[in-house]
Amino acid sequence: MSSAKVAKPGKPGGENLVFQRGGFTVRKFWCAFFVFWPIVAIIYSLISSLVPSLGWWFPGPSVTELGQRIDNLFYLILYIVTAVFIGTQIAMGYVLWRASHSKDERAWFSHGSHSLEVIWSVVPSVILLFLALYQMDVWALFRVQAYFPKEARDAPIAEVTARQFEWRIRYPAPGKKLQLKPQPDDLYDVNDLHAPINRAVMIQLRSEDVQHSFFLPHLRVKQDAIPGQIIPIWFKAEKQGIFELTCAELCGWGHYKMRAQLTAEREVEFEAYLKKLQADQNYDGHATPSAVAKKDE
Ligand SMILES: [Cu+2]
Repeated sequence: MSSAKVAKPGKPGGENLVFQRGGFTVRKFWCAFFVFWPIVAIIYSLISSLVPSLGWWFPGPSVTELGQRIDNLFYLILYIVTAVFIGTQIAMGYVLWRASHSKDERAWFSHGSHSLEVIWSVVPSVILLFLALYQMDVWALFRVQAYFPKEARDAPIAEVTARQFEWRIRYPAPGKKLQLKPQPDDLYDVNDLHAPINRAVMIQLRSEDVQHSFFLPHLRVKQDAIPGQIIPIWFKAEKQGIFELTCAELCGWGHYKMRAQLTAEREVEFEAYLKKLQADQNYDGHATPSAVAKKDE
C-alpha cells in the first residue's frame, strides 16, 4: 500500500532496522543471486536440448511414432511453462533490482484485486483445458485398450512380470497364442525382452510383489506394474537395436538392479530367437546335434 511508512535510515529500532542495516551491497547480492539461478537454468536447458550428444536431454529421438507425438506434447508444455517462467523471473528480477537501488522505496502490498484474480484464474484454466483436449487422442492411443492397433490387441507377444528385482518374460510357443495362464510349452527368459520391429505389439504387464514401473525411455513407454492387475501396453518399434528397459519406481533395496533390455529385431530374427529359446528349454542332454550346436552358440 502506498500509505506504508518508510523507515528513515539510521533510525534505531523498528522493523526495518535489519533491512536498512543490510546495506546496498547485501541487497545487490541478493538481487544478483536470485537473477543468476534462473539464467543458469535457462542456459542449462538450452545447451541440453541443442547439444543432444551431451546426453543431458532425451535419449535420442523416439523410435516409435507415438513416442514422437508424446515428445511434441512435451515440447508444447515446455514452451508454455518456459514463457511463464521467463516472465515471472523477469518480474522478480525487476522488483529486486528496483529495491536494491533505492533504500527509501518499500514494497507495495495488494490485499486483493478482483481483476488480477480473475486473470490469473482464467488464463491457466484456459491453458489447462486446451492441453487436456489437445492431448486426448494421444492419451487414448497410448492407454485405452479399445484404441490400441488391432494387430497388437489380437496377439500379445509376451507377458512381462516385474518382481524384486528382475523382469520375467513369458512367450507363447511359436505359432501359439499367449494364454492368461502359463502353458507347459511357454517359453521363458529374464531381463531380455525381444520384439519384432515395424509391427504393433502388445505386452501383458504384471507384478508379482510390489509396484514397479515398466520404462522404455527410447520408446517413451512407461507404465506402472501393479500387483493383482494385468495391464496391457503396446508399442511399435521402428528401429532395430537394443534399448534400455528399466524400472522407474523405487521398489526396494535392489531397485537399481532392475535394468534390462528390449531387443527390437526383424520378424525373422524374432522367430529365430523364440525357436532357440524353445530348443534350449527342451534340451535334455540327449538332444540332436543341431540342438546342441544351437545351445552352444
Ligand atoms: Cu522395480
